Amino acid sequence: MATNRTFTMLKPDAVGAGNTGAITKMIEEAGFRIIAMKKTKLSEELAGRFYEVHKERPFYGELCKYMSSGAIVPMILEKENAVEDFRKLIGATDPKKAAPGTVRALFAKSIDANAIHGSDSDTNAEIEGSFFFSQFERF
Ligand code: FUP
Repeated sequence: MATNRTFTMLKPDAVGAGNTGAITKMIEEAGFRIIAMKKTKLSEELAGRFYEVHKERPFYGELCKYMSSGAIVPMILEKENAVEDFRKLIGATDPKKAAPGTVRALFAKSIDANAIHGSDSDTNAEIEGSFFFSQFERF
């Protein structure tokens, strides 16, 4: 399993606000190479499957509604130490707690509309990347 790849997804608030380009630029300037990328939209059911690990959490229903409310931009990224470095680049889940200069500090609106997703482990990066992309869509 590749340990130098991670998965990200620009969320409906970021895409809807026209921040796709600005955030993608930050990602590339931080040294990540884009291996796969597309613009798409999740149904509530597909969002539910993507976030299945959170299904017992109180915010699960709202999260699935929110994540299917507009376009998203999923990507597979490559860089040494990708998962950890990317989590640093995006900042804490709650934008109020995100370090200055991180993607969420700059672009997130709230803890749920928080601009961007980043995988939390190599295993999840592989699972989440495969949710959106086949091996033939990766470069
Ligand atoms: P993160 O790994 O930073 O994306 O955060 P989590 O895995 O803890 O949460 C996944 C998503 O659930 C968040 F991006 C937004 C949503 N969430 C809420 O809506 N409310 C919360 O209290 C926590 C998370």
